[in-house]
Amino acid sequence: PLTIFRKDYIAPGFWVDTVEMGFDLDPIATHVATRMTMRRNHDSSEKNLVLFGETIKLLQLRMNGVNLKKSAYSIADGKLTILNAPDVVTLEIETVIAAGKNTSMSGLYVSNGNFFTQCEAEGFRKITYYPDRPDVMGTFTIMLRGDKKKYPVLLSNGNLIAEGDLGDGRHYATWEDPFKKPSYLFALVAGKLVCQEEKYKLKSGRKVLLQVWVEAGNLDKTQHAMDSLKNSIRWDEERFGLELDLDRFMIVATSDFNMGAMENKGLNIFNTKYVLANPSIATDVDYAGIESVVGHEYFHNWTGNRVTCRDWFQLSLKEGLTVFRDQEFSADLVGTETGRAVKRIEDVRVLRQVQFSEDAGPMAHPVRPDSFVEINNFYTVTIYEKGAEVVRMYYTLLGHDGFRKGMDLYFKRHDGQAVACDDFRAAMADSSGHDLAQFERWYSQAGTPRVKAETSYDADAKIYQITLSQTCPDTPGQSKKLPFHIPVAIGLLGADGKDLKLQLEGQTTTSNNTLVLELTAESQTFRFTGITQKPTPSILRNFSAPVVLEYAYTDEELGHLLANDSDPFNRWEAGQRLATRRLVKLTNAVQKGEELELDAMFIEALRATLNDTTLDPSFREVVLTLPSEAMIAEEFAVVDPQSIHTARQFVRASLAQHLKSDLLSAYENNLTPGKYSPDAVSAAKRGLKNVALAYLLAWPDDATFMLAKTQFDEAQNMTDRLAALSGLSNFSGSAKNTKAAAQSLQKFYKDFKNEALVIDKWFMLQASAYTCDVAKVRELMKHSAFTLSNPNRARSLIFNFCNANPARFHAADGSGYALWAELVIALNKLNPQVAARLARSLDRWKKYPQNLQAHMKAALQKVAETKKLSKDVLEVVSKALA
Ligand code: DPP
Ligand code: ZN
Repeated sequence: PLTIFRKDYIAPGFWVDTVEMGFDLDPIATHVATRMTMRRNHDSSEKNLVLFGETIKLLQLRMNGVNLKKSAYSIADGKLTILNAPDVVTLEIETVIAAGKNTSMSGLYVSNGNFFTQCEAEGFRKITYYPDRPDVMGTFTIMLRGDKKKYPVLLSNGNLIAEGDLGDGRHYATWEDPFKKPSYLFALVAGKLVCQEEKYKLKSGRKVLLQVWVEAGNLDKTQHAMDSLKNSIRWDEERFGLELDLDRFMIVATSDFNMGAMENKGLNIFNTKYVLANPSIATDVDYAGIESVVGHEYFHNWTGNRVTCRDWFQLSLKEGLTVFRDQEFSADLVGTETGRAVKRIEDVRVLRQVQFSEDAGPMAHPVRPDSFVEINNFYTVTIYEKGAEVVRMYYTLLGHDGFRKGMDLYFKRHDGQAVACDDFRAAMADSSGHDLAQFERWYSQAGTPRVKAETSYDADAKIYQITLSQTCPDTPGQSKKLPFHIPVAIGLLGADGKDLKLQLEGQTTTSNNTLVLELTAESQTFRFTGITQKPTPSILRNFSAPVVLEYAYTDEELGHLLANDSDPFNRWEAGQRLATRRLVKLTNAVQKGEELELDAMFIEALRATLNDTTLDPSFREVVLTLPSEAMIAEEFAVVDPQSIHTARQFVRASLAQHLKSDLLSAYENNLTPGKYSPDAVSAAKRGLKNVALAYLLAWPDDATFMLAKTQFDEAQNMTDRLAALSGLSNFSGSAKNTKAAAQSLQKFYKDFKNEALVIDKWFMLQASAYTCDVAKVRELMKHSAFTLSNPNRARSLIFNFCNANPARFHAADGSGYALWAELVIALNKLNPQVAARLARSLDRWKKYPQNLQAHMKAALQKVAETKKLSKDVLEVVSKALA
């Protein structure tokens, strides 16, 4: 398949000014009539008029009122090219779409009898022939026509300007979006839907209409999404001075959706997972997820829609920035310093576990990629999460106000334009005077940099010296990386645990706690003066850069940091380092058949944290949570998933055994009786209580079993119910208890069989339990509630098994990989985007022992040799095999 290169960008040969479209909605054949006015871009080297189109039937093509003969244009490889077009053109195009047969969930498709669209990145070309690229922006007027009974609700972008009856049982609605937009932001929704709506007053006094549309029966699950939307609107006004520019803002939920949600102008379309919530179906984690995704899509209205991307290589321009914004939004809503830190910890966990792994594998790519085969494969953790880290580094380097000035300048310069990552960097540099030339390498070089720190203390001179050196591993197509511009936030702790005053030699800036060092060379030495005692360094505070920090901490130093660091992130980090050290050692011991032992120092450090009631429960929860098996795997050159699992389970059981009474107290002291509320304080209590419960079940007896069973039976909310069920389904106790656990699982299914999102949890919980092997997955696939054609359902069982149950997925006989290959091939036919995501589960195959590698390679080859493989899947497996 064709590789597309960033360096080959050429401006479009024609601009679009206005687009009018009429849709006659019918699942078998939706007719689309498009009229657009275009004019030549004299600055482009492209002389032809080029339109893209896929999977649609072309009925008619008229240029400036004249039917175009077949000889006047050519169609090849998804491109329609008109030669010798005049400078000013009105094109009229009629196309037909078989939306009901579209299982790809890209373009126009049908879900539960309703019509939806998904046009990012290149779905609009499945609707009509169009210059479907983000730098072509036009104003859209859309008329929807359809059966009144089947499609009582007709929605599109912008404002409703007309609606009425067509007399024949059909009706119409006309929508006008006053803002120019690229085609990927187009959307339509038609069908049987109901909405919760509200008039909301902006800070300026202007009133807007907010709506959350769902299927009938779900109206009791929309309040949290509505609240999250109002919080998002207010937050963007207050933090960035950005106001909602439309009179109406709609969110629509569908259960069939490839992504989390989509920021179509004024008409966001969401996966139900990120809209629907009430206490009986949604957990605290779900509530938080909804808040952040509603925020994310809303914030795109400025960072993505008003200022959009010149081409898809610049995707992180909008995604990295918008993830940064949604992270800050969630952190600001929690409000407390610890709450912020816990949010930061959760985000960094994802980055390390998923993005660092991507950066070390065959799909590694820069935040601004140089090439792709299928752009849908580049909606990655690198573009999103590492992209957000890159934006956060500007924030760290320029400060709160400096960053805001940069944002203001960015909008002042580029509102209404399609721009590049370099334009954002230039706005940050020009508004602050900070030299950000070298910072460009964060966009161009892939791979996770390693920063090594070495320190020495001169008591006589009272000088503490730290030398920072950086390297970055080779990645596909890139070797010999140049040094990055890395902000390293540092503090120094005295013996009393307090921060020392910081004064860099030869510099005037001082700090009472943290200084941001700028590492730009391969190696640099920084000297702190006036240091009267040998300190403990707290390096990379708040995770100031997306790097791996290597420093030879002693256990005592880590214990000191865990107990005292004023930076809560590094306090947590110290605990994770202590845990990782032990988990690695124990994994090796498992492999050698040695006896396993957990040391008292670690147990006591965790006991102290668990019992420190001055600490926020959410913070105690994250400290108590051990690094995941996937994180531990990153520590090894050759990964042995079963030994890692055994070692981690041993640590959990040992902690449970030694901390039993402390865990029980934590459980008892963090009950949240009364009416459920998803607020941060209550959620934190539930979080700590449920982590305590999970530990207690790792060293089980009948009493802890009863505790979990009672919590399951009497739970007043999904958070507590699911936590108890998860504990029970991982429980290894007496036969009697195991049976009762299985019954709980059955009861859960029966009670929630009409709630699709809860049934997803039911599958997910089983798929990720250690008790679930390949045979069990195959059995669950035969369950009447299972289907591959719903992405959420496929993810809940299949993706969770392949990605979140490593000890079982990597079964020695290769049966996990054989299942994986079967499913990638099956999904490829239905939905290439979802298939390609699943295909990524074998990215790191070269990190496993030889016997597993052989099985994985065979599975990858089996997929690669499949006929009619989508370019989505082909790109992923060929890169893995390369
Ligand atoms: N819908 C996806 C997101 O919001 C792609 N833009 O990130
Ligand atoms: Zn986004």
